[in-house]
Amino acid sequence: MRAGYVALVGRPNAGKSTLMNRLIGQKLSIVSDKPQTTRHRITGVLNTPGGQLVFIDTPGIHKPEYTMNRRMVKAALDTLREADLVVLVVDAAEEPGWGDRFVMDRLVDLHKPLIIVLNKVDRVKDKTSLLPRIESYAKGTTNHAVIPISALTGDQVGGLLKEMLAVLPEREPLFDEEYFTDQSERTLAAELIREKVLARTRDELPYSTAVVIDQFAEAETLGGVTKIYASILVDHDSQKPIVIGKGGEMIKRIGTEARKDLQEMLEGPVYLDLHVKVRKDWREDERLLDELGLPKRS
Ligand SMILES: Nc1nc2c(ncn2[C@@H]2O[C@H](COP(=O)(O)OP(=O)(O)OP(=O)(O)O)[C@@H](O)[C@H]2O)c(=O)[nH]1
Ligand SMILES: [Mg+2]
Repeated sequence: MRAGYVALVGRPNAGKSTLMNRLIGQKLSIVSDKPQTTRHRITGVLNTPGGQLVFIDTPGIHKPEYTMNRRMVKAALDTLREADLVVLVVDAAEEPGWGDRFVMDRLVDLHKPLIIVLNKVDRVKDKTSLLPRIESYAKGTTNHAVIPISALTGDQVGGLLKEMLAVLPEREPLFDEEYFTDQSERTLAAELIREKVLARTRDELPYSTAVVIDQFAEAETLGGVTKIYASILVDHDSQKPIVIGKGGEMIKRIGTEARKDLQEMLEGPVYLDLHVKVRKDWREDERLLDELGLPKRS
């Protein structure tokens, strides 16, 4: 039996969260077409006949502008030290960039095994074009595999799983079989709501919104209703009417979509109450960032 921590790292939007969800067979980490979707580390456990893989999904590595972003990048880089195996997820259509090189250089010093995943191969029509890409990622580093996959379609994800397991140390499982994630239902709920906000907004809004759960009252009886009161925080006065929409249309749509997912997650009816609040400069607010689960700067 093998067991260990597998960190999924890489540039924003590479498909880390899509891959994590695909690997554990459940939606645990939210996904969007906007970069910087994941903001804190998320652990998901997969038990297989060959052993236990503890995946850590991380925020994309980018040049940080706000305190929030500095904490996001720290969350990602902290996992490198913890991991038994690092999986660098890259977009198969892109050349290695600053973030990729940074991770690879760090790993040389840390002496950790590395697998480079070339993701989104479903988008690459001419598969021979992957060869030079594989070579450019393999260049300069030794002792690692480059594996092309599609996290979206699942193509080659089974093969990747086998490779990952083979690298992990031989030992007993790290967690009980029932343990699945370190995320509370409260946090998962906030994230699901944020996912719907991300899907509906554009420009600066996806980056300047956060979701805070004000009250989460679990249903006490079987078939009872879980009541969730949440605030969507925005950075500027001008953003509030955008999230609310004409005649409340936008917030209503966000609420309907989030409630559907929340009911699925909680396996029962949900009452969801959403409010939009202006909280200027929340991305610099250390206490709020603590609350959102982003690691402190050391
Ligand atoms: N075509 C295609 N799209 C993919 C694939 N994997 C992910 N995507 C899309 O890429 C976008 C980003 O995916 P995420 O999983 O949120 O990426 P991420 O690396 O977690 O991004 P951050 O959390 O922002 O760092 C989404 O629109 C996904 O649907 C893939 O294999 N093929
Ligand atoms: Mg993500």
